[in-house]
Amino acid sequence: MQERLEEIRTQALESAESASSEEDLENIRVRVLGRKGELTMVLKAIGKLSAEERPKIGQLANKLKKEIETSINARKEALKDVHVRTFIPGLDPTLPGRQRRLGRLHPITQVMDEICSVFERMGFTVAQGPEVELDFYNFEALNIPPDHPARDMQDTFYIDDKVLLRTHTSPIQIRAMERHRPPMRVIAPGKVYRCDSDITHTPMFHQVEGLMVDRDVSFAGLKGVLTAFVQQIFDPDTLVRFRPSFFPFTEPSAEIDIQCVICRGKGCRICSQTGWLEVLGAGMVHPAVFRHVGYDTEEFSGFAFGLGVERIAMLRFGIDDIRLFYDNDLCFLHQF
Ligand code: 2NM
Repeated sequence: MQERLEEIRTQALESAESASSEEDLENIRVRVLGRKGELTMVLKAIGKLSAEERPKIGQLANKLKKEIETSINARKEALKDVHVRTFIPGLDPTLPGRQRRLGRLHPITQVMDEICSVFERMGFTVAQGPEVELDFYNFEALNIPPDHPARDMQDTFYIDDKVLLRTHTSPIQIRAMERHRPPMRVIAPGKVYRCDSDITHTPMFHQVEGLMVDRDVSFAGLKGVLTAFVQQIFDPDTLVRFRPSFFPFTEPSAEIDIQCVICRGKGCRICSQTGWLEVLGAGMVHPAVFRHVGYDTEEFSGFAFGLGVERIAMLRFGIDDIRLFYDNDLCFLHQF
């Protein structure tokens, strides 16, 4: 009988200690202490024992019953502790985690990269230069005389009377011509600054300008390059129109329109009912510009062009307010 009690003890305590739920513990309690449980059966059989054995076994069995009950209750408390640690009030571990959103290139950077690749495929090389420029490179070398309206204090951010924030990327091309002899094909992408701010103007915006200089570079070549460019950036069948214009640094000069990308030429709010959108300025480089960089105007000719990246991006994405690009609103920026 004593051996049987020892057997029940070992088994019951071991299984109680390793139980992983309240349900497990209840099953152990029923198996050992229930109405037909292992220990209960021993207690019931005590009456059949001899008078001297009865009190000894009875004592042992009652002590064991208490021991097993204590062990089951202790394990029950321990499991409750685990519960409290997993389920912190106010924390729902079944909720989905916070998504980490991927960063991406700014839409203006995307469009500028795309514009540059189109010209790179036509043999142009990217050039760079300082955003803080000398008056000489920004105006003087470009044949913009001291009294020209483009020099007005209202348009240019001056640092002192000789230093300013570049108002276009043309000074990059003047610097490139100072350093290299023709033939040359360069594009100059970058930030430019003008004292101007409304729904179509920001004080900082982006330009891509291009320059090609060689023997026999013609206006027909300019038309070919810009038509190929427009038809790669917009639809391949987009119509292109060259209108006479004026820039101090080119002669002749032209402004280039494309058929409206919104109404396809029918006339709408975006194209002010004209059916056309201005997207580029261009022309044959003025001899005065070549003289400033020491190029022989008898031997060489060149064409140059320039465009505003924000304007191209607005037409490509159908955006009507340029300031959206610079509000840093992630809901807006994540669309591109
Ligand atoms: C334009 C329009 C026409 C231009 C000229 C030059 C340089 F440096 F070669 F003289 N660079 N870019 C140019 C010509 C820019 O932008 C509307």
